[in-house]
Amino acid sequence: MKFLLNSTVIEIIQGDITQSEVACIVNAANTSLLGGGGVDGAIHRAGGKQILDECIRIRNAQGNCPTGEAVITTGGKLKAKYVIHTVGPVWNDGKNNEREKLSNCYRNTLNLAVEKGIKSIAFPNISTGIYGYPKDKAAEVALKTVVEFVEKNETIERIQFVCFDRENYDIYLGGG
Ligand code: AR6
Repeated sequence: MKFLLNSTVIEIIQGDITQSEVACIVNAANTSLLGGGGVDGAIHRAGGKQILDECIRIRNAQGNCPTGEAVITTGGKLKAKYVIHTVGPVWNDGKNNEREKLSNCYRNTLNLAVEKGIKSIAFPNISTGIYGYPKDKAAEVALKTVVEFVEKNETIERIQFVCFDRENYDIYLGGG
């Protein structure tokens, strides 16, 4: 599904984000930036060692990446030139500012993308796997934050939401 919001094309697709044909894909990382399972593992596997090398360099320079923040590396062997790594919140019954932290992930990632002149970007469904954020609630935060951003900022031409599982895809098609 595809629609136009101001001058930005928003695409909702089901698939594997490592195959996305965009300038930048987003990784649902952890604070160590050193890789893990889920989409993080898939991105590091597909993109190769260069991504991890840059993550290590960033971590050595500035320490762990706090929840809600974002850092950028090369895309290595991926089709995407860049990967932005952001750290989603672990779901804890919603009592730990999870909503704000998840919203920060999307907003900080988009701000960093604009700073780097990135025109197309693909997001996974951050926090909805290992970190246990309820999928419907996470989709609502993701869509709302991205829509608010696009309403104020027209520099990104294309934003994809890449849903790996059917459940997330259906939720996104329903508008979160
Ligand atoms: N393409 C797109 N989405 C994917 C892919 C893929 N190839 N693989 C999984 N997903 P998760 P989190 C979806 O667990 O919940 C890691 O160990 C998946 O179906 O990857 O933010 C990190 O290092 C789900 O909808 O990330 C952290 O420790 C979504 O990606 C921790 O997991 C996010 O699931 C982060 O947990």
